Amino acid sequence: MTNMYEVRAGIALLTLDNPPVNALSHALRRSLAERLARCLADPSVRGIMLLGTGGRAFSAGADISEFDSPASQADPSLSSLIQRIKNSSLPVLAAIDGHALGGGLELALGCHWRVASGKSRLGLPEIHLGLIPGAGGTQRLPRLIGVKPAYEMMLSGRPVDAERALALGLVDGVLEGDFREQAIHWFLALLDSGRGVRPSREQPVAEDALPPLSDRTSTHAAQALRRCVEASIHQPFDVALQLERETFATLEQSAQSAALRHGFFAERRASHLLGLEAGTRPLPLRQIAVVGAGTMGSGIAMCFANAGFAVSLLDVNPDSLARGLSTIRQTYEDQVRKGRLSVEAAEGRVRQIEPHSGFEAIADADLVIEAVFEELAVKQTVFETLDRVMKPSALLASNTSTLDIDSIAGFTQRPGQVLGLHFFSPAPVMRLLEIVRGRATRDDVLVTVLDLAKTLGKVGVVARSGDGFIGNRMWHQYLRQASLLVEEGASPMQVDRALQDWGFAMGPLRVADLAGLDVGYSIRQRQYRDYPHQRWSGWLDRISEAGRLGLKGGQGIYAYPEGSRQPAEDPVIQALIDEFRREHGVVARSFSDEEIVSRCLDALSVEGIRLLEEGIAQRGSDVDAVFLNGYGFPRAQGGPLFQADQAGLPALISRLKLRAAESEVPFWTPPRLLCNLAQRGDSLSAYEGEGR
Ligand code: T1G
Repeated sequence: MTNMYEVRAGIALLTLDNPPVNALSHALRRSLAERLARCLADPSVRGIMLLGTGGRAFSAGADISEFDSPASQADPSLSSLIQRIKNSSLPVLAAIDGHALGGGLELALGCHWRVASGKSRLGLPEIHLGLIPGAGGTQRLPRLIGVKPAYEMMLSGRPVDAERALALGLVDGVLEGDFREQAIHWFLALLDSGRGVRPSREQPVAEDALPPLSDRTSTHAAQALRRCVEASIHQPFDVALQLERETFATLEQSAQSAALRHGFFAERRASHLLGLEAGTRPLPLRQIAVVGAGTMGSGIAMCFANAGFAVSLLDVNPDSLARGLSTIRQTYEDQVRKGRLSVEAAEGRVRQIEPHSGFEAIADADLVIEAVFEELAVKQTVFETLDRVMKPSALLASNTSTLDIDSIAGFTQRPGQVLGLHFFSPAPVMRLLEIVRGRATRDDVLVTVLDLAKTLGKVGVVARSGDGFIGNRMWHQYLRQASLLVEEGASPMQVDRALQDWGFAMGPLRVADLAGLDVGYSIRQRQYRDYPHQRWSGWLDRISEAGRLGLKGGQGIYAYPEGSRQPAEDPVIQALIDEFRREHGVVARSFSDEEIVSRCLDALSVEGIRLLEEGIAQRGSDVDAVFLNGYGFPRAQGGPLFQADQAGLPALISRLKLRAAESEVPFWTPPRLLCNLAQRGDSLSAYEGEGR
């Protein structure tokens, strides 16, 4: 943190210098307050300019990592700092070059003037953290740009770019070129024209009826935001400001905000490799190739095109290649039709994907991702060919979701450059990317693809190779418990609804229908052999053996009348389940939704803990990042291990012991790691393994 204080032509330059994004930590707030006071006492100063360092952000807002500590309100609080700026006898300019988000934008709103560079993005994203703007944003923004645009910005949490900010009146100018110099000149011209301090508007804003909240958006924070924005219309400024402050404090203490903040950091912490040697640098990745133009291969190629890469898409089968390209074109055309993409952007992305049918054409790629048929023999042929054809420095990745990366690496002479890049379908949409390290995978290769994940807008999570890596391994235990609950008396719809009402995007049995019952069936046959002590319920197999494929076949666990995608309970399946129970002497019993949810969540937690014990997952928050971004786990619950922490580890141990007494000892036996953490009063979601 520098306490830089520089005066240029009467303009005091106060930098926000807290890398990487100038979060408004207590130290930075204190430094700004001290330098502000110095400016006001310096007769040579006629104007004060705040600007961020590092060229990435003006400020990304309050320091979220301070929230659970006294530092977040330690004097000067952000609100009091903003008050001092607003009351300054000298004009203050916020020179925004990069992100101005949350408290960073509120700081700028407290300034008398604002200018931005063309690359800047300004927003109040607090809603994504289960919060509302807590430093005057709900009162100042409506007064500056109007109630409706302000309310929409805060409710969506979406930032606006510099041009939109100018049009809204959020900034007074957009400057190009050497931003810092341009800002100084802009400010000097303003002062020379006789303008100076600009009183912020504190009169109630024009009456505007706010749009109603939809069910989907009506979270605690959204309702609180609405109350505060309505107060900006009907209440005096100071009364409404006090309401905002009290409302923010309540939300900050809420479990929902704690979970959302945990998810925020979990996704970013995952990008750091434990045990990494200092100084390990990422490798250059310029040319990308994808082998296999099926659903996954085409989707992966689109991920790269969307991120601005040129990408070769190779398929030795001309029909598959043609189908893949047609799918890609169709997908972009759909986005244009929905207004999500311009025609030019769509055409540009299609051009970035270069079709090929021979391996020689991709020999110079820096990274190649294989997405061919999920059979080890097929992978062997492909990786032996890649190893022979690709330049020596090329990285070879497999998109496999079930096969062992060490076996695949063994097909090559470069095991240190072989890894898994497990994309989730549909690849351009799902944020999760499991990065599977083989025993030989080099650290610099992992650092390279962790950076790549961020460039692709994905959440990269490192897993060691093992059956199902992190997500699918946990998912199988979750689905297994769902299958047993149905055998014991619950209906498929009750299991799904209980979990959806709890917050999952979709229940596990509906997901099984969506993924294709044949896919699950073949995985289970292998699991019966590999894990004979883990009992699945056989009614699921019977549905597949009856030839039902799930949604793609029009019927599965559920019926899908007239091609609808909405599942309907099917009496045929209920009869099949009843028959299965009769054959196995099962007397169906009723289940409460709470019991269903508790058992399925405990299955996720106990398997997640085992992944930590085995070193398959690096840290507890990585497990949460996987389930938040690849399996529809509700963000407001923070992830399987975070929610287990909130419910209490001793209570989890007691439940597991009860379950082990009633059914399968090995699966439900409380893992040693869980007992140790509970004994120490530590948490699962903060646990970190040894790394290497
Ligand atoms: N506080 C603390 N750390 C932060 C941070 C923040 N606000 N924002 C980012 N980081 C860390 C992040 O954890 C990562 O750490 C590094 O910076 C780079 O982040 C009163 C109360 C700005 C768009 O919600 O949206 O203000 O991994 O990987 O992809 O009303 O960061 O390097 O150790 O995301 O270039 C409101 C949150 C706060 C903005 C940059 N502000 N940040 O994206 O980098 S609440 C936000 C972001 C508030 C006031 C309220 C993004 C970004 P590490 P990154 P990026």
